[in-house]
Amino acid sequence: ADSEAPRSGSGSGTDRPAAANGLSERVLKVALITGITGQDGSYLTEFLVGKGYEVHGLIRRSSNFNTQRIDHIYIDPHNANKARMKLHYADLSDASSLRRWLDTIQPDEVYNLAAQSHVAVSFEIPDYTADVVATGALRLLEAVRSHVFATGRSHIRYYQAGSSEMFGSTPPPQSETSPFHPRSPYAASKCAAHWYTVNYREAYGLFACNGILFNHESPRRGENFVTRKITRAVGRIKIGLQSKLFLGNLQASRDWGFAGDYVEAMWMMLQQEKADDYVVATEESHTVEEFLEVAFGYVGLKWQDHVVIDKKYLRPAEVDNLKGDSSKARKVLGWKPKVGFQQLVKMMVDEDVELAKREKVLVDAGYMNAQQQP
Ligand code: NDP
Ligand code: GDR
Repeated sequence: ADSEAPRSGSGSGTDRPAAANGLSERVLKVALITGITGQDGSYLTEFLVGKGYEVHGLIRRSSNFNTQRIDHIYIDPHNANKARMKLHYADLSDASSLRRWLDTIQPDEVYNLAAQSHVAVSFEIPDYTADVVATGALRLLEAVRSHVFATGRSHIRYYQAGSSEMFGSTPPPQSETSPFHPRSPYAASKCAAHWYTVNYREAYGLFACNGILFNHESPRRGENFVTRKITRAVGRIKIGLQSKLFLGNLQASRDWGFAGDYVEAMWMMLQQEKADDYVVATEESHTVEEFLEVAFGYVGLKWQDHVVIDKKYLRPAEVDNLKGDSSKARKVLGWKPKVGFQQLVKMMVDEDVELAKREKVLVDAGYMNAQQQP
């Protein structure tokens, strides 16, 4: 791959297909995704490409390649009529880049998934978190608004990745009518992004939706979120590469679903006649301890033999209990989750045991230190 351009070849925006809006004849719709390199971005891209969309993703500059989750979808852009995913450099902190790519790509749907998405880290870098999560969403909304104003492309639809963290200390079950009580800089920033989205809908008539998604996980989940941290450790302990797992609060309860199911709900929101906000959740909640029980138990281990509590993973303010009421999404969108809790945990453990086996080969061959995690 070209080492100087994002792995798309359309980074300059000069090689768009012949049709006026950058669409080749066969393509149904064009989507623009921020956060395409993240967990949800990768599943959403697969989903939209499967529906015949041309997908454009904005990626940020990194000193390492950050496209691992979408490399399997990548097709060399020199094979232009086969490439259905194109990547461009931009950043939610850079308003001009957002407007430029909107004007160039002329998308039908915009999915704002980019975020500094780690709750605990948001206490360490609150200013940056607010800039990307709150003001970043505002920059994108404003870019969409001014793009629509300049071009008359008023059919454009916008999705904002809202979070159950916005409910914070509001007791379950949480629905669209439950009050927000954020408990972290991340959650407060997501609340701001939520209200910016509502405001642009009301003020400018923009088709803008907030998805209020409860936790969703997968084998592609970032390794410092608790589910993946646990399943990575289970795999490595099972294969003999690690013995301890350091965690914080085991009593927090979360409504955990499968990311692949949740990206479908995002798309469904943008296919409705009217823009609205929806809670997306499994409606089942489990503690971190229950997750440990299922994950370790599945491979015949006892979590109590391996887990050590480290206070550094406790948060200054915690969200104790999240359990969604997604009846509106189920009724209006016709959405429901396909993967249940046990199946999700097993899917993640299975993949991470395989990953640990591959690591073991590298360790045994002297290519990797057992402490090292790629
Ligand atoms: P990830 O952390 O896996 O992905 C975040 C994405 O945002 C990555 O592509 C990251 O790029 C990108 N990003 C970060 N900062 C910037 C920036 N300044 N400019 C442009 N891009 C940036 O998150 P998920 O996929 O899990 O979540 C997607 C969205 O949904 C996020 O907004 C998250 O807050 C929200 N959400 C997630 C839930 C979940 O359970 N997963 C639940 C509810 C909401 P890079 O790869 O370079 O780091
Ligand atoms: P969360 O996910 O904060 O719900 O945000 P995370 O997996 O980080 O924490 C879930 C719960 O587990 C507890 N916990 C630990 N968490 C981490 N990360 N590491 C640990 O070692 C650990 N030990 C215990 C936490 O205290 C917490 O209670 C996720 C993110 O994807 C957000 O972007 C998204 O908005 C929400 O889900 C919905």
